[in-house]
This record gives sequence, C-alpha cells and structure tokens, in this order.
Amino acid sequence: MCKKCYVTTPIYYASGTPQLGNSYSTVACDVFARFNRLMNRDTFYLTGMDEHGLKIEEKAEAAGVKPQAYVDKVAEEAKRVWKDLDIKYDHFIRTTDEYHVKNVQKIFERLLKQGDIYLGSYSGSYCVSCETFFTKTQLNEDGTCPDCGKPTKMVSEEAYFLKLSKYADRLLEHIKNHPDFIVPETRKNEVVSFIESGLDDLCVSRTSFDWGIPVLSNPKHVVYVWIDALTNYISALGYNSDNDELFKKYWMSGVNTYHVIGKDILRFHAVYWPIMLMALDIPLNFKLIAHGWILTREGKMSKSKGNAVYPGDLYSRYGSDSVRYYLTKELPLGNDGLFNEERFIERYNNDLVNDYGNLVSRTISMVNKYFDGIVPTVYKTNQYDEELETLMASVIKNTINYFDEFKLQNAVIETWELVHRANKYIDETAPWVLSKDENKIAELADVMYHLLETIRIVAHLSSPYLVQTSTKVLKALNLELGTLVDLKYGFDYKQMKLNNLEHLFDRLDVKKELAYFEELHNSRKPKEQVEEVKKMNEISIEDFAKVELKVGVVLESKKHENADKLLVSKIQIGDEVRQIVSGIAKFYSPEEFVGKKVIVVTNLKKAVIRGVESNGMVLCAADDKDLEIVTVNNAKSGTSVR
Ligand code: ME8
Repeated sequence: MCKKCYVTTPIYYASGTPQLGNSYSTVACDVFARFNRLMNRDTFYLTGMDEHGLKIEEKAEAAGVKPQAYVDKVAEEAKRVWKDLDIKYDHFIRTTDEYHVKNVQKIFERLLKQGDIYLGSYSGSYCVSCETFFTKTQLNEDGTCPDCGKPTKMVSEEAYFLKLSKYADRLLEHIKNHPDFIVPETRKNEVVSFIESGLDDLCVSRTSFDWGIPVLSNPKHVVYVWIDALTNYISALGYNSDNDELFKKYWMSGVNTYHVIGKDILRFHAVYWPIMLMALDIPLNFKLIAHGWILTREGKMSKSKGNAVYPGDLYSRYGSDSVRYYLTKELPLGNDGLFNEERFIERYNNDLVNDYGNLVSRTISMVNKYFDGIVPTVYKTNQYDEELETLMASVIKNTINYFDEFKLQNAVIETWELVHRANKYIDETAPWVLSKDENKIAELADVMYHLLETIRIVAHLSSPYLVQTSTKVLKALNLELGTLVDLKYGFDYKQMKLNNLEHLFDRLDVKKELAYFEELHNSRKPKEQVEEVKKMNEISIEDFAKVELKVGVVLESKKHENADKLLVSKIQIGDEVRQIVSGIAKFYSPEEFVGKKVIVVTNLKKAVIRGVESNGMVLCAADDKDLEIVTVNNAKSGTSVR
C-alpha cells in the first residue's frame, strides 16, 4: 500500500442546498480520507462544486439572479453544510474558478488540435435535468430520459465531438488488466458491456445557452458540463498551470487515487474520463469506487415528493456524528441503503446511546468510583480477558482491512463487535460485585483496565466517522488521537488520572422525534420551492452595507452610438464627474434625463458596455414593460444613500 493517497468526491452540482442523498459521497469520502490519514498516508482530499450548465442557468433565472450570484450563494451554503458535518477537505474546487476555466480551455484546444475533438453537428434529445444527450434508442419508449424519467428536448446545433471509439479497445484492455479499476464487480461489468456495445462519439459543446466555459477558439460554444466537471480532478492539482507540484505528487508518482462516485455517474467516470486522460497522455492512475443510493420508502429522495431530508435537519438536532454514523453504517459497498426517520432514531438509540455511549460512561464512572479516576495497574487476569484481548486484535485488523477496501459498513459492524463484547464482559465480570470484596481489588483493576483499553481502541477505530465523540472519549482518557498503524491492546497509562467525560448522546423519545420530522415535512411541502428561491435571494446586512449608493446630478446625456437602448451620461457625484452607461433610452430621452437627481451605485466595478466605459450604475424601478428612474428632491449631490 502506497504512502500517498488522493481521494476525490464528485463535485456537488450547484442546484440548491445538498440533501442527505447527495451528501453521502462527501461524507463517505471524508471517512475514507480520515482513515487514510490515520494510517500515516499523506492524503489529499478534494471536494468542490460543479457550477455550469443549462440547469443552473435556469435555476438562477427562476431565482431572479445572475448565474454567478446563484452559484456563489450555493457554494457558501454547501461549504457551511460540509463544515457542520465535520468534512475535512484539503481543497474545495469550483468550476467557475479561473484556474479551472483556463485548464478546461487549454485541454479542449489541445484535443482539438490533435484531432481527438472535431466540429460536427448534433441533432438529438437532451435531458436538461441530467445534462446528458441521448440517442433515440437510449430514450424511454415515450421519449423521456432513461435516467430520470423527465421529458427530453430535441436539440439541433453545430457541436464539437470527442472521438470515443478511437480509445475503446485501449480502455477495455486497461479494465481487463486492472481488476480493481472499477469496484464493485457488477459496476465493472456494466461498463464493459456499455463499451462493447459500441461507443458513439460524444457531443462535448453547446451553443444554445451561455452558462459554461467558452471554447477559446470558437466562443459561441460552451464546453459540455461533464467535460468541464471531470477535469476538476486534475485542475485542483495544478495540471496545466504554473505550479503543478501537486499534480506530480498526487497523480503521477505512485499514488493511490480513489474517485468515489454514486452509481448514477459511473459512465462519465468509467468511460469519458479515462478516454480524456488517454487522449491527454495522462496515466489512468485511479480506482473507481461506485456506491449505491440512499433511498426512502418512496424511492429516491426528492423535493417534489416532499420527502427530502437535509443533513441540517439532523445534525442541528442530533449532532454531526449521528449523521456521519448513519451514513457510514447504512450502505454496503455498491448497494443501496435506506433512510427513514424511525430507522435513524432506532440506530441512534441502540448503537450510539445503548451500546457505545453506555459502555463509555459506565467505564469512566466506575474508574472514578472505584479508583478515584486513576487508571489502575494490572497484575491479575480473569477468565474472560483472553477472549476480549484476542477480539481486540482481530477487530483492529479487520476494521482496518474493511476501511482499506472502502467497505465502510463492514468496518462499523466489525468495530461494534468489540463494543458488544465489552458490554457483555461487564455483565460477566460484574464489577459492582467485585468492588464489595477487598480481596477482589486486583481483579476489579484488571476489569477496569480492559474496559478502558476497549474504549480507547473503539474511539480510534470509529474516529473516521464519530469525529466529535472520539475526541470527547479520548479527552476523558487524557489522550490524543493516535495512528491506527500501531494500535494494539496494552497501552501504558502510567497511572494517570481520567478527565471528566463530556456529554455524549441522549436517549431519544421516538414519538417526539417522529412528530418533529412530520412537522418538518408538512412545513415544507407546499412552500418549498418559494422558500428556496427566497433563501437564495437573502443577503445579510453586511452584504447590503457593501453597496455604496450616492446622489448624483445628470449633467449631460447622449445616445450610445452603437446601441439604441443605451444612454451615455456624465453625472456629478459630489466633487467627481463620472461617465455612466444606462439601459434607459427606451424610456427617457437624453433631454429628459439631464438635470435629474438620481441614485448611483458608486462602488461597482468599472465595465465596458458596447465599447464605452461605464463607472457606476443608476438605480431604476423596472419591470418587463416599464422603467422609472429613482430620484430624490432635496438631497445634495454626493450625499450617501442608506
Ligand atoms: O453528480 N444516495 O453531482 P450531484 C447516494 N456534479 N448518493 C447520491 C444520492 C443518493 N440519494 N443522490 C446523489 C453530480 N448521490 C456531478 C458530479 S463529478 C466530476 C460531477 C450522489 O450533486 C451522486 O451519485 O448530483 C454523486 O456521487 C454525488 O451524490 C453528487 O451528486
């Protein structure tokens, strides 16, 4: 196993606040990245946001904001959710980041130059929701999208294509020679049969909307959103930039690279991405891990069904570890899992409160009670020790192996074997009986030591998902999180004193919690869409304070020479005279505009509008049909507007 590790999660599609379902990949990768760090592997965990495409353009329009403003807000929101979920990433890439845009443009030009991309024309069906083109045979019988079932649009336009078939044999060969390239096996088989059924060249540009990365040599085309998005994995490492140290370190030099993805985006990662890399002469140094879906009883979570659950609904009430635990435990590698509220509460009460929380709090309080909180020295054993110690060794080994294979659910189940066994050990050894007999103090000390060792080991093995709980447990043991590499039974506590245990988990009242969820869903059902749009438009008082508004007097105004909707005006703002271009010519003649006392945004970035510099913006009240300049009567030129 190599000492370096590059872990990537699919960059989240910026279509709103992440739901529990699409948080799965990010949480699972974070667990995996934390595990690798604990194995002393130099680990780089990448996450980020996928921000281009028609769907985003349409969402922004519906919210009444520019696409960039829309994705900026979603990025803020997503980062907050990841922070609240204790996601510890090394880099957050956004596909609107300049270095990424440049990289995509350079790659496109290179592939164009070497003939892997060519200009042709596309006519076919496009699913806006999935940002995917489909051939007629791929569509459902009624012409809807085979992936999401929504209606598709007929599109016909000039477009660039990537030659896929040229690389098909090489890709099949790679898959054959690298049995671990795609796991699990069922997904690999799906990919192989998709390639073997023949690859049509892939349409990789669009001209019917603007919100994307323009093709450098032909800017009326924007790059297909998947080509743009997949490239993030190497943009983030500095590929094609002045500093590609990270690329050399985390891609080129014997690294374990893991692209963790949901099964719905397998084809993009298992076919298009490797072909892009082959065309760029970049080695296919990665392993694809395709996980299943978190489903609800009604199928996939969706806002329209009113059954969407957001991570914040859970962590704000039950803490981030509860969500991380649930997600980590829920999905067997490659298969789907379920989310429902009863199951969440049950798991919380059984696994976290009863099994683990009790074990920890009982152990700490017994050491406090029987030994004044001093970790006792062991010089006697009991008949149950050997079994517990053997189990500790095997649980450590197996948990590590499961994590290594990304079998997160198995890792949790394995560690819980030890939790269960230790709870049984308490019943078997009955410390409360031993404590009543002075001759049994040594035996009692031995029992306490074994229990402390168990919780130390469990705290380490579960720390990739129970981040906060492990910190609390280890703090109570007066220890810090160590590596998993040398984790074993037999730690020398040197008779140290334990700390107080911070509160871990509260038992949940099932009825009360179900009522909470019901209220949550009901409150969302009808208003959800409206609320979301409102939320997107919300700004803080600090945001508003950034806008500098001043009174100005229009001194001169004339029509723009090349645009009949625009007036070019000179406006006096205090001591300063500025040139401002305004789209008001349909409503005001230059003569009508001159002399008005208007409100100007004075700290707007300068812009060149149809070849004329504009330094500020005049406020208007406007809808689709009418427009009226906002004016003041008495305030002097240069006065601030607040
Ligand atoms: O696919 N259960 O982004 P995304 C489990 N931007 N996983 C789920 C899920 C569910 N219910 N719903 C979604 C994208 N996912 C692209 C990625 S990468 C170059 C571009 C998973 O926000 C989904 O499979 O739609 C994907 O792995 C991740 O959430 C993000 O999905």
